[in-house]
Amino acid sequence: MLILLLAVLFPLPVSATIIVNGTFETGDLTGWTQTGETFATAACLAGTDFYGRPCTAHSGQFALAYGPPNPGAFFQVLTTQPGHTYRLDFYLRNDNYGQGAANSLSVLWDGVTVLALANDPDHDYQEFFIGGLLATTAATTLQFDVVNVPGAFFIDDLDVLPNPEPGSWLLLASGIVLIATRFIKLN
Ligand SMILES: [Ca+2]
Repeated sequence: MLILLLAVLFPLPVSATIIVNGTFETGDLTGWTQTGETFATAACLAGTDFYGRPCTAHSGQFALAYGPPNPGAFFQVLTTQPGHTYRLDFYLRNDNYGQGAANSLSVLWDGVTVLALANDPDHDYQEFFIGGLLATTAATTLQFDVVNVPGAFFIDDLDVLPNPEPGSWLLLASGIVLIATRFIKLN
């Protein structure tokens, strides 16, 4: 009851994503730059075949299908505020096309590896969440280094959000104390 009341009266501060086309709903790789191997890398339409396997999206109609047989990468330079922290959220599916896993996927934030997967087995969309990503400059590169010899990764709903300002949390905390006090008095 108290939690519900708090959620209504003091919703968490809403902040906007700083990523472009993280949903791939443009139907292409708008906003992203590719390097290295570009074979078998595309925004795919859910329900169609991607090299003989079904494309599925986590949401909407499109996802990024990424199965370069040699190392490739895609990246985006984000506009960030130095000293602020951000959180990355995305959904990943892997299909090894009925063969043994021979793949790797690394996520780099400003050149530092913050997630590394190797020989990922078959799985449907799973959420990955990485918090506390510090920006040191006004332009931070978010990069995915990928190789997937027999299969393909499917990536969707990439989101980078700034963590709330300390001030927002102070406001929220003071609101909780206020409401808690009233709740206790009412009971
Ligand atoms: Ca999508």
